[in-house]
Amino acid sequence: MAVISNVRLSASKPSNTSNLWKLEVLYDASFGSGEVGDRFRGTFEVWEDDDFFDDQVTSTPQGPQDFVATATKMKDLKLKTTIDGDFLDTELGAEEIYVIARLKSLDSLGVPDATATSAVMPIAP
Ligand SMILES: [Ca+2]
Ligand SMILES: [Ca+2]
Repeated sequence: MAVISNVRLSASKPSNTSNLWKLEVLYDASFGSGEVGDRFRGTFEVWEDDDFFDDQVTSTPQGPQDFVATATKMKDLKLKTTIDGDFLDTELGAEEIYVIARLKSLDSLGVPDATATSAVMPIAP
């Protein structure tokens, strides 16, 4: 079964004239030898960290990226999306954003998705 590790989030606001934020996610994945040659879809969810209940910022899977597993270990797989800062701005003051990366097998039905969580990143949208 596929396993995700080392999820890294970076966020930037490329323009001063709009409040659009660019989120990039890098992750590593490992696959069973029987999964090499299978197709997978990487996506991620954006969350905001809170003391009690974290807020899920995105309702649809972000940055879908389909690929074929070419080795049992693949490094620095990349996902990206653009998101309006108004959605990221969930509370007074700065936000604490993290992502959950998800890997779905497109060839094996019924296999649970692999997921892994990034560190929390403070941003001020
Ligand atoms: Ca928070
Ligand atoms: Ca805020």
